Amino acid sequence: MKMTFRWYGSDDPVTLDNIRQIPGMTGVVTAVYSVPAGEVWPTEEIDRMKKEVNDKGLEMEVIESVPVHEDIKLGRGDYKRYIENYKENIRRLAKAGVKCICYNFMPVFDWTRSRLDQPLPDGSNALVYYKEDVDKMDPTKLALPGWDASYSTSEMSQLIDAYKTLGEEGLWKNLDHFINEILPVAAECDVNMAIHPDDPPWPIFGIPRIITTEENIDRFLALYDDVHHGLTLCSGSLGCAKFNDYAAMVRKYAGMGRIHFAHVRNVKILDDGSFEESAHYSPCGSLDIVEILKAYHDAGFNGYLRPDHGRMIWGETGKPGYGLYDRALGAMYMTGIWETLDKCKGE
Ligand code: DNO
Repeated sequence: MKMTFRWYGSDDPVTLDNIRQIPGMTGVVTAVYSVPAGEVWPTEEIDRMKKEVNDKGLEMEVIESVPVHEDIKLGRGDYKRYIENYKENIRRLAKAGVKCICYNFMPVFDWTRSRLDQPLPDGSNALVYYKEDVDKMDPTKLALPGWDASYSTSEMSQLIDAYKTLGEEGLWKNLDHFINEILPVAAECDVNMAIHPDDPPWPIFGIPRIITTEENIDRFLALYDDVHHGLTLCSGSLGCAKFNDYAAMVRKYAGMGRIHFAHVRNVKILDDGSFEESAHYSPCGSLDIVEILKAYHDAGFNGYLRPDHGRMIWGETGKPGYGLYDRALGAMYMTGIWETLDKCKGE
């Protein structure tokens, strides 16, 4: 296992110096943020970023994410050109030493929450998903970090309608096409493609979501028979639904060698199926982080792992979910668990 940390580039208030001082950290997970979805990333920018990271003694082997343009997901408009651009990005990143690319196939919205700074009893704050509040939200007027903010209200409502018409099977068909186009390139470049599950793993605002359950992940993996076709398994995304036995999923897919990137965070599931993001430490949430890491360890997992969203603690302000302190605590907690598992196994 290689412990990594998400870094949003030179503008991130969390610096590479901060990250390198977290014990056990091997590298950062980052992306070129200045290029719109669908376009090719300039080689100079990839190389500049790699040098900046490497100069601090860290690796840049994981990209999160190379975004998939909505036209690809909808199979319309300029999708053929965007797929060619996607392949070119894989080639360019491979040349820069990137080994794993995370992406998602969530229509329009990436991860969705009802509030980004819900105060918790201990004085920290965290991202939460309260079902009642989400049901009242108008998706055409929403903006969350990580979402493409370039749509006007009317463009957004047209986009949502297009997905409603496409439906789940239409989305599967377009995913199948995308995978069969890009995977031969990824395999040739020896880059692992790692899809991120839908967060949360159920349809929102009447739009289909498909990377949600074990059954659907099996269907996804069957789209292309090559080890480079794999997963970013995310405990907070799949694990916030009681219908997913998350540790069992880790055991199964890590055992198959198909998890290339592990996102680990904890969530507290509430009675009505809503959830609050919590500290990583198992007793703080509903997931057993030791059991999850043991599942990875037992499978001989040698991919990348990163602490996922943290709370905002100690008065820190910054990008919701991506402050320094709570994620660093999470990283240290998991590095400690991993060391213990190694030693118990006599490694
Ligand atoms: C949330 C992240 C996601 C993830 C994308 C991957 O914090 O895990 O935004 O980066 O879904 O494409």
